[in-house]
Amino acid sequence: VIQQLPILYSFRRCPYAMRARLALYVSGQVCIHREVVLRDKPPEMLLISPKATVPVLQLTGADGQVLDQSLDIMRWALGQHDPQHWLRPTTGTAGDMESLIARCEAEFKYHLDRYKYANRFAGADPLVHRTAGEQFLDVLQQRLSTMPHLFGQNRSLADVAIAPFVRQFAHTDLNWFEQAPYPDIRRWLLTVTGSPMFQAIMQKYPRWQAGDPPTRSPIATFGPSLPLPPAANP
Ligand SMILES: N[C@@H](CCC(=O)N[C@@H](CS)C(=O)NCC(=O)O)C(=O)O
Repeated sequence: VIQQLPILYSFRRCPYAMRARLALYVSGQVCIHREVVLRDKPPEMLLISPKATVPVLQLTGADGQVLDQSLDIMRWALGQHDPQHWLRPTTGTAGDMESLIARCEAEFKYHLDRYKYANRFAGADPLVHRTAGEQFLDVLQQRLSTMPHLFGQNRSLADVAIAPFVRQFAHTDLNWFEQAPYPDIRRWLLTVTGSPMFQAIMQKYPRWQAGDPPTRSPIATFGPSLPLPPAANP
């Protein structure tokens, strides 16, 4: 019954919401999707999450627990079902993934905002911040020159948590990005953004308002689970 599904408040182009939707999708977790307009958020969302950022996931159950950090939503979904073993990288550890994701959140996101939206930050020079952001890209390029995904042979939590931000960085000036010294990042980014899964989670929804009939999030149409990878390297 649709009322028994978790409710996701989301905004299509938000990179945090994208990664949450990707994890929900791959885990096979269908939600009731409520598309939010950031300038005019629905009171129903603000009531359960006064910090007022998307994504927000309200779980079912008596307590209706609320997850309002995208990484918590990813970990919750994959904790339920992780058919592609995103939580179990084939190279490195879960802790290594967390560190790289944390660096994306802190350092890379800081420079991304000041590169992409320099006019919103007094005195920010976009090119200075593009160059600073490239320190993180260098790390990604280095890793991806030796393996197909950031943590080995298979896609992992880190790939999906980071790719939406690299996509934003790339799209800020696509001509620059296409000729920048990141051939393996371009290849890797396409494996995420060119995938059927990404197309599915980027489907458009009209803005949600109270009283609208419930809309379901997309249902994953994958084949069988990946074979279990070997245990992570010591
Ligand atoms: N730490 C949060 C950050 C989420 C976030 O900042 N989302 C942005 C949109 S990309 C937002 O909702 N900003 C509030 C606003 O623009 O009003 C998470 O990981 O979920």
